[in-house]
Amino acid sequence: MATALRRYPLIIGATLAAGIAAALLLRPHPPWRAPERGAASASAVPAGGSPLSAQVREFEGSYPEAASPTGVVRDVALEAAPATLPLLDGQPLDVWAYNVQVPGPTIRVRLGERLRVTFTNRLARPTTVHWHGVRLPNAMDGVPGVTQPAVPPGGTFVYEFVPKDAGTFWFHPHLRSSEQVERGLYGVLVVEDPVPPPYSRDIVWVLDDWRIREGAIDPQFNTPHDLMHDGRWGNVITVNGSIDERLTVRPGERIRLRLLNAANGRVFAPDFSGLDARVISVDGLYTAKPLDPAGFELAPGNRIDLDITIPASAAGRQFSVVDRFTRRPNALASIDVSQGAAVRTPAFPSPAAAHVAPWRDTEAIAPRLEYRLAARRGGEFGIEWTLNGAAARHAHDTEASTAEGDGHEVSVLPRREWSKLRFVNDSGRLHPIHLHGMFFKVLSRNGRPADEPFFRDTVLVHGRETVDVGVVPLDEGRWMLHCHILEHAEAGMMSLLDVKSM
Ligand SMILES: [Cu+2]
Repeated sequence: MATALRRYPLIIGATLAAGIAAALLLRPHPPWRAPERGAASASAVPAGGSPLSAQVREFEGSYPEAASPTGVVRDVALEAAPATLPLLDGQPLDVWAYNVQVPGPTIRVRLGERLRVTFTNRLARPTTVHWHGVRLPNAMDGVPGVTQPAVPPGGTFVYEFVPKDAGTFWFHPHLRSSEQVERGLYGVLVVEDPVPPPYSRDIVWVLDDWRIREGAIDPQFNTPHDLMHDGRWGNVITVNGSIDERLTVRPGERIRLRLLNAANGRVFAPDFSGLDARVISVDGLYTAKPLDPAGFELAPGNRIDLDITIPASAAGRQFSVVDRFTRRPNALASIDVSQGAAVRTPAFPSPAAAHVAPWRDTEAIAPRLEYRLAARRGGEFGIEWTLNGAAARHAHDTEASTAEGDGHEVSVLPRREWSKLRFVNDSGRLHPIHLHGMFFKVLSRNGRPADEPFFRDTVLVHGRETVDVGVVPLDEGRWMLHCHILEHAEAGMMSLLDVKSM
């Protein structure tokens, strides 16, 4: 396996080039710049929106309080354990895996069905399972020390809930995730519509990158370099665990392609040029209209679903999908069209017709909460990532301490009211900010109104950027707000939101 690195010269070259480019661009702004004194604190900012505000009225019909239960229960056994699997180029790789697969199993339920996952931890470390993007009872959210104790080695935990939204979601550990996710613990949860649109087929592509050294996952996690930059960027990029993922389709097929970015830090900008591809869903929920995927930044945690029609005339053609986030493109996967007669293309209107609250002209409304994103020296890793000057204590992966909830700042969001949240990035690094338990909409970037006809659960905040989002949380509970660059989260960039009826 010592030759593993030599198999990926192009990818490594691209990664190094991107890293150098990023370093050059960002050198004037060291990330450990001292936190701003006198930064607006949550309580000092006047609340925006009243219970009957225009924003709440506009929200009605966007996403529901709950799904109507169908009475069906789906039982799934999920086990996390070390495994050796043919991955990347097909050579054996030591990983941690759900049900001996990387990616883990794709769990499919219909909207309204109850999912009951009996989880067993066969790792030597404590862990939990977080259901990213899923609106569920707070106790099922999988955050150690906040919603549950960690599951110890040999332990079990039953996650049981009725997902409230149809769409593409995923699950992964929420404890020492910078190592546990990186080693291969992630899987996709697909919640199908009550009547799924009649696509020819429904495909999942999980994008990830790996830092491979001498044929193994580099065991150095949370390195100072990764912490000072945009987390751990690997030297091998995979789709569904393979460096050479190929989807073979027939001419005329209309496919639904669900993309997830499961990487610790890498952002992808998938380029489908040459194909008739439209984004129909972001982070689970349908968009208000089909969108051009060009330039969409798929940050860690983000999902997009694409509606792709393979031309009837494309028999024998090959379409490569390329990541263009960094200066040097990375090959992701290819869509190979078989020879032979075309199938009849399923004809149905795009499902991307959701009601998405417009929330225009909200620039003058003060944010209810403002978060300043910064770094400083100190802490366990030598660098701490902070929200309003506070670094959450990271979860230890020893059995003795699983108190991730300790040391978190807690802010309050009134349930069923509209709130503006502002993220001010005082650093030069990327921060994909993820909120548990709710969807939000980007209102503006650097004060300029954004035109995003969709909700998200994760938004990429670029260096020195200010992003305003609007949200009407429906689900009570204590929900995490954190950076989804897992090294940044591990080094403190985590906080909590209490959603309460006021
Ligand atoms: Cu971050």
